Amino acid sequence: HGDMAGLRGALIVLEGADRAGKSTQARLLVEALKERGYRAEGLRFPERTTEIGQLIGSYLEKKSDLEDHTIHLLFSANRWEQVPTMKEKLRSGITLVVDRYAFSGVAFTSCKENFDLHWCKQADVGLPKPDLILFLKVNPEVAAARGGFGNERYETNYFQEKVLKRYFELMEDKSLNWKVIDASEKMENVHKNIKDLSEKAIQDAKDQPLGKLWE
Ligand code: FDM
Ligand code: MG
Repeated sequence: HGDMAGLRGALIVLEGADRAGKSTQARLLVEALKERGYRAEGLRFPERTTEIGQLIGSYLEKKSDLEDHTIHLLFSANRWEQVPTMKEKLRSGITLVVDRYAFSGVAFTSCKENFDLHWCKQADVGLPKPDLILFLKVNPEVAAARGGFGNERYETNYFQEKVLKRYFELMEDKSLNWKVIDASEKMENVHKNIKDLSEKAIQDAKDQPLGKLWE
């Protein structure tokens, strides 16, 4: 599949609330794609291992405080620092499965006081545009049954409910290929759904140029 000369990989993003199963589904998707002969790799944002990522990690673990604009821009910088590698991989035919992207960035920061959606999007304008954005939608009872919140910043019902509303605003942008997945179903069903949509996205993207987000 993807290793044919001149054919690029697809950029596939998973978004959704806490405990929607994003990380699990991202891992299952990469495995399934590889099994089917595609080249695929996973990545996640924030990527906590870089220098910028360590600042973000410490902020999320509440070991440090950062001014709200500053942390927003660090999250964005943490994406930009991966862009050269991402483009290189996509160009060489590798499909990237990304656990959270700019949509998390905008959805979370814009819930803070005195931040609007427009400002929040600017730092991420021009990032590689996802060919497919899978929004994992889980009903609150199912999410609650999967366990409680952790102790990181933002992990409260109050904040997460506001974040969800922002995601739905972002999904109204029809220039992006959003697909809402019912993530309350059992893992295997969710996986099959995601795999089918992803294979289609890979086929559709392979001879299309990579776009730029929000441009
Ligand atoms: N988050 C994530 C942001 O606030 N902005 C961003 O740009 C990104 C990518 O960080 F609460 C938030 C979302 C979540 C936390 O948690 C990261 P996970 O569990 O590592 O995804
Ligand atoms: Mg988390």
